[in-house]
Amino acid sequence: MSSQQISVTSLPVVSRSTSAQEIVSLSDQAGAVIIRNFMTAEQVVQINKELDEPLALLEAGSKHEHPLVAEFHGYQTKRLTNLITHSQTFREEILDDELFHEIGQVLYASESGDWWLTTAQLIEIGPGNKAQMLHRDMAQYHPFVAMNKDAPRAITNLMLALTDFTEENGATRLIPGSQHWDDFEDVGSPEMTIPAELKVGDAVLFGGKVVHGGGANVTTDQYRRGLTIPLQASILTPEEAYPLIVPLEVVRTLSPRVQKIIGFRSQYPNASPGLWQHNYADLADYLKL
Ligand SMILES: O=C(O)CCC(=O)C(=O)O
Ligand SMILES: [Fe+2]
Repeated sequence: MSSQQISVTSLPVVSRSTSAQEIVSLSDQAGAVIIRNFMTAEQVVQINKELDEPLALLEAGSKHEHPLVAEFHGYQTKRLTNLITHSQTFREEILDDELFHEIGQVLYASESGDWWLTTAQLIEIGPGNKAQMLHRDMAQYHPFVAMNKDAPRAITNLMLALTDFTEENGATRLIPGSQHWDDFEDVGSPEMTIPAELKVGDAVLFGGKVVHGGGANVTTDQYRRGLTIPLQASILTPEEAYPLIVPLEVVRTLSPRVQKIIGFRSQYPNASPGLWQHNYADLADYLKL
């Protein structure tokens, strides 16, 4: 059997009442799992309302100096970062969601020990945007690529749909089974991908070893809006430097576990006396949280 043979042609689908253990194990086996109604209809309305204005102020396309990164970001795509500051509903409800934290625990407790947030970002793929280049999210922790399927679990993406995700409007496309390939320099080809079609409010969880990319938006008038909130082992550097970005007065209003995943409390990876500390004590003491 070729290492590239596709083992799954549709993604498993679960509900919020499925255990985190089961959700993670389905995601590991298939590459990704769809969680129906991860957000309530009210949360979707509120988050969209809170993000409409900052999103309107953003131009589509990326200002990144490196052309390949700009292409990766998408010429007709808007990426709004720092959602923690922008949206109260997001920071108080989504980031404090019980299932989200249980999934983080199941993903990281045994191997790395602790986890935090990579980024919290809105990705709106506009009409005419071509398909994003296929990639594995773990590739940004480059030494892991050579370890292929045996690399430690570095990053796991949770994408939440703020509009329906359809094949036409740019639903994320994935290659189920690519997490098990022998050679991670190989990112397969678009024909091997399947779309993660979501209804508004649904989520898709996929591991950092799974080849994927945002789909092409072939509509003339639809904007595919999603949130990406990847969870990563806290032995690795996140994309967004929250402690330098999110105002402390906002952080004081959040629950301890949310403060921790955005870097305002110390991290305790397995076998470590503690990382991200002040004076060998928890950062929360220093910040008086
Ligand atoms: O927008 C999407 O569907 C996927 C985006 C993505 O994979 C990424 O930016 O790493
Ligand atoms: Fe990605």
